[in-house]
Amino acid sequence: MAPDNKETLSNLLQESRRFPPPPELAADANVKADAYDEAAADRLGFWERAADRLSWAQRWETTLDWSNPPFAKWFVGGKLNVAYNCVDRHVEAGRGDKVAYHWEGEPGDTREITYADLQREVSKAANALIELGVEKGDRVAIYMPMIPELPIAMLACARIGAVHSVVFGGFSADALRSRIHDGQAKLVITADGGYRRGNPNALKPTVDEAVADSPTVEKVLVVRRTGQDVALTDKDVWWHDLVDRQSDTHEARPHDAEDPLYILYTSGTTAKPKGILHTTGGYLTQVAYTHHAVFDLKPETDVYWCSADIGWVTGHSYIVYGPLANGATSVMYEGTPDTPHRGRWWEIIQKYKVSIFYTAPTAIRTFMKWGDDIPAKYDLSSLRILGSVGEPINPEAYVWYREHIGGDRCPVVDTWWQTETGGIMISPLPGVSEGKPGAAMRPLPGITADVVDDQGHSVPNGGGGFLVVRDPWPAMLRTIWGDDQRFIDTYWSRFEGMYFPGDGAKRDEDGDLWLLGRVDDVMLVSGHNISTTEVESALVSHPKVAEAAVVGATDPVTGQGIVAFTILRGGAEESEDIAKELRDHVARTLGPIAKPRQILVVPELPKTRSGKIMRRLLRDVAENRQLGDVTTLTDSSVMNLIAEKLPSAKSDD
Ligand code: 6R9
Repeated sequence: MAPDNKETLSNLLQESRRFPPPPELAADANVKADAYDEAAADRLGFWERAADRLSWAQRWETTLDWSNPPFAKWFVGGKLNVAYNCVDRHVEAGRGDKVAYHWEGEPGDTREITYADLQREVSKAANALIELGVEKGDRVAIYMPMIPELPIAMLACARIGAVHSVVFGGFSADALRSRIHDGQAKLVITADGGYRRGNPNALKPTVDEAVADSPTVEKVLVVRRTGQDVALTDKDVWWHDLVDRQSDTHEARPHDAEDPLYILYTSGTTAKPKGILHTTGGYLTQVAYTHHAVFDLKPETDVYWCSADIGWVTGHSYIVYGPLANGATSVMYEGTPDTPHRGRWWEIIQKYKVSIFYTAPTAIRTFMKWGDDIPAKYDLSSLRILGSVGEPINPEAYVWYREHIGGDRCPVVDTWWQTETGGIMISPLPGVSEGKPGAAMRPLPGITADVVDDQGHSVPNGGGGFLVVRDPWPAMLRTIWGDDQRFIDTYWSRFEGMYFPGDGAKRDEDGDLWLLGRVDDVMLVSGHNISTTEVESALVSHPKVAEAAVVGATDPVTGQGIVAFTILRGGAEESEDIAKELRDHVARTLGPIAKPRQILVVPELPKTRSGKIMRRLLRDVAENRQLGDVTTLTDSSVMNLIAEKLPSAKSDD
């Protein structure tokens, strides 16, 4: 948002569809409406009770130390072991035979890992790390495909107090190298490769390139997954040589609640990536509690699947730490949704009788584009709750998800959070909240989020502005690794005493929250701040549109003009007058102020590897600039396809 502009975000989109929680779910929900009052009356007491869901070797003395803001300490003096909480305690409680992961490889190979298996494998891996000289506090970079050794490696680090830094397996050697350097990793854990889109996808050569000039790296531990040729260097050790011969018992010593657990670099679209630091007790408390509350997990009967990659925070918190702390049975899938066919995910849900499914709007919109007939071929009746994360979910995508995947019976929980927040912050509770398509609804119990104007004052119901968090929360980032000043500047300087995540939001007439995307993306059209999200949602509500990305491009008359890039739904034809049809549709839905200046029909949109639309690149195209950094794009050829379209797209006003 332009700094001199005092206006708040315009509130354009009206959405009146409502979905009350199913009565049986509401009656039996893990968390009911009273949790909000309980937390409001005694916030710290509420988080203490959430922490009591874990096993502590030593109880904390102080719940929150906020004497040196913005550096929070939670559960000060408490000691616990994260791996013990995620694995051993379930085995000790007699649940060793329960499946922790139904793992499905892309080629169709499968592994079933029980909690007892996990305990043995994590212990062996922990012993192996110790043999390699890894000590408490050392950093371990992990660059792996979605195979069971990935969570095993993370838990082995957590067990001995080493700090893992998982780097998404699709990143380049440069990206891996800079993360290794920033964290000064001593060990890298990787694999020969993984399967993607039907083929083995080598990882080891990328690691070799990154490690070649990484003097801190002493050893590279390599899992054999694909059997691809690997040129071994003198730092390399095969996982099967080292880990397999270790003892399968290892005593998990307790660590301090504030000992570092992991570093994860944000998917940030600009500048140097930020190493977000998470610690032990508060993090595990919040991810376990939110997984229990938001997904209503019943560990005895539910089968839970989060389709994210563990290389993103969603995978850390909701494939590994949250579900395991709660003793869940999860599905973990290695590959892409369209291999070997576009029904693969639904086939997996049918096969394992998945009851809770958590995915991203980008995936939902892709399935809309592929057509309703694909999920219709599978039995999805086991599902009872659907989740969304990563971007604002457009109301139309929400309704499609609810109807075509959820059989019109499953509540959809739209969960807002960030790498920095560690766990879910704003979300409906499936047994409490009335679902509103597109709204993340309320801060969870124990979280104090607000929407403020430029001056930091709360906006009234019906207003829009900046999302902030008022009080520290247990899973909050503790700092940016090695850069406390950047931590302060980035998150705590915009508004006095408040955390600013960088997102815009509005509060509707009922007081419920709607996330409106990054404030950097907000457009200023004829003096009005308009969110890209609302215009995109209006476009997606047209029956011919599957996906849309909207940017503001400099305009001599209006300041910025709205330029929209759209992907059509399966079956919809690109016609001469589609641009006019869509522009009129937006004007009717949101008002004439939001009418796009230009509309382009494109085959694909530029996305980060975690599926977020990169509007910055589209702005470059719309303003005929040289493209900025494209290294975090999934597929850089997409930008050429889009640029070719531009000259033909004229405004018809
Ligand atoms: C978990 C994750 C964080 C940014 C965040 C916001 C966007 C995530 C959202 C959402 C609207 C939601 N975001 N969830 N926007 N509604 N339910 O995605 O972490 O990769 O760090 O991204 O993603 O803009 O600030 P991360």
